[in-house]
Amino acid sequence: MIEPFASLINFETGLLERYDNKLERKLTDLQGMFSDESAYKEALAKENSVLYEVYEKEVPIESGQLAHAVTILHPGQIGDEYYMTKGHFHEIEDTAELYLGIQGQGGIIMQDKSGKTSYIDMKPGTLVYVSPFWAHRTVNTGSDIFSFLAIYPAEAGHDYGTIIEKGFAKLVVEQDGKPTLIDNPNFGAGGRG
Ligand code: S6P
Ligand code: ZN
Repeated sequence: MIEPFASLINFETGLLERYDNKLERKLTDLQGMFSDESAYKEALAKENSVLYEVYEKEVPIESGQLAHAVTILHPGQIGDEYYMTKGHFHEIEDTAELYLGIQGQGGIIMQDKSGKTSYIDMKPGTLVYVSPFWAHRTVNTGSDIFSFLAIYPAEAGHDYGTIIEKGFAKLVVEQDGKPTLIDNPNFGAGGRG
């Protein structure tokens, strides 16, 4: 049993205050995931930049508990592709998740096991229902931080392996100054994207 508690999302800064754990993902953590390999190498030669940070409250990892975390995705691109999260299925595949946009402009790409995708633009207030069995990855399509809250069953877990192996069927890239979805030429064939 845990006692009721509150944390605080600062809507001015997009940050979660009074978090328990912080996770940082850098360019090297997304090796092989961006489509443009030479743009990736060029960016990495300059700096192993932080792409995103995840701030989470700790709850027991057991059935019935709700985990929740705020992700701060930094603005930037590798080639035409926006900075993004690794993306994952849940290890317990039939667990859903709620995403709430807090700060900035972004989007979420979701994909089921057959490769069918769904893309939803996110801004402050956008509430996305990520269905059970659908992988999910967020992208920052703006020029400032993109921050969102995720709420999910604490036991859901992360399956990154399937995405590392197959990638997402669509890439979110900037074309004519706008976020655009294009087919991932490497989908299913050993990753990238
Ligand atoms: C957890 C939830 C988020 C992500 C976070 C980072 O189920 O979907 O908290 O973990 O946005 O993304 P990723 O794909 O690196 O875990
Ligand atoms: Zn998730």
